[in-house]
Amino acid sequence: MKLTDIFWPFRSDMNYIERELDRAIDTKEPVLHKAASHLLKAGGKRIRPVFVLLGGKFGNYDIERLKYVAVPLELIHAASLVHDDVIDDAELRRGKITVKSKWDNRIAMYTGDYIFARALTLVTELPNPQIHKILSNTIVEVCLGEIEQIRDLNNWDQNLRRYLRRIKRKTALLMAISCQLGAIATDASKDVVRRLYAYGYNAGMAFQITDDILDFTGDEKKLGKPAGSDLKQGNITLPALYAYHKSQNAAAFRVLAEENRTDEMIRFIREGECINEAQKLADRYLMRAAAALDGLPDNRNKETLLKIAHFFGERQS
Ligand code: 2DE
Ligand code: MG
Ligand code: MG
Ligand code: MG
Repeated sequence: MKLTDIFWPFRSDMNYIERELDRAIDTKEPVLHKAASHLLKAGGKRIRPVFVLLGGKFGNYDIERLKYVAVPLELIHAASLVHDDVIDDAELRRGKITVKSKWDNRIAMYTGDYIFARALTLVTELPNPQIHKILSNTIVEVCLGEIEQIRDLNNWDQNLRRYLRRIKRKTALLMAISCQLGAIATDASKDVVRRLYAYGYNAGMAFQITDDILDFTGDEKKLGKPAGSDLKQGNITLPALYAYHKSQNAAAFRVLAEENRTDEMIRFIREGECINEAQKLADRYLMRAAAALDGLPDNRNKETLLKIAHFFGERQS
């Protein structure tokens, strides 16, 4: 199943969101306009806006309100990636040259700031301080996660809990609040809001674990960036943690880690049981995502949320 098939019932509202994204970053300043649309035009799955719309389906669905959450969430995600590519010194994103490579770091930093500010312009159109607070608290968490990731670079002593907290901050929270804010913006009940948050959180955790697996197993063509880049950057993700602490040949792996033999570590992880074990944890989160939906009315939208969770576990890029 492809994501576009899953999104099919939303195509007309998603086309609208797409146009609003364009409009949001429109500016007469030529470099800023080109740089800001560069990443947005490179594709991307638009998962966060879809989560917002789906969340809104469990309240009083109103695209005119939901767009003030859906567009900002995609913009914040995009802004964070433009900055992330500066920090990670990345050449490729979504199969395309990054803003920082096409222009330079200065342009990329301002472009990220600009996209971020545009997101704030839109979300503050909604006179709902609860929404503003949830959004800003989440961005604080994302920043904390990134700082912590720097602290944990090349730290093989970290435990699973630390890894999970990092991916929660990096990925799961933004997905959780996408679902949650869609529901809040359309005045859904507290119970619905809570369930949708739990769904988004668990699906997001599975999404990032899969991402970390794909970084080892995927090929450059599909990923749009070189494989094994996490480990090369010193970012120790779940498959690597497993190899070091739990795998049958952990002792051999530790030698590779001590001597910094990255290519061999990547081969070890790809060929051993590490990927399967990581996959098992992703599956556990997917089951929790599905369970969170249990108390919601059975309808097409719930079906769609389940399909998306399923897609998260199966995706190849
Ligand atoms: C992607 O992680 C990281 C995303 C969050 C970056 C957050 C920043 C602070 P990866 P990939 C920079 C917040 C900034 C804002 C809101 C403007 O593991 O593999 O590097 O996709 O992911 O590069
Ligand atoms: Mg990064
Ligand atoms: Mg990165
Ligand atoms: Mg990654």
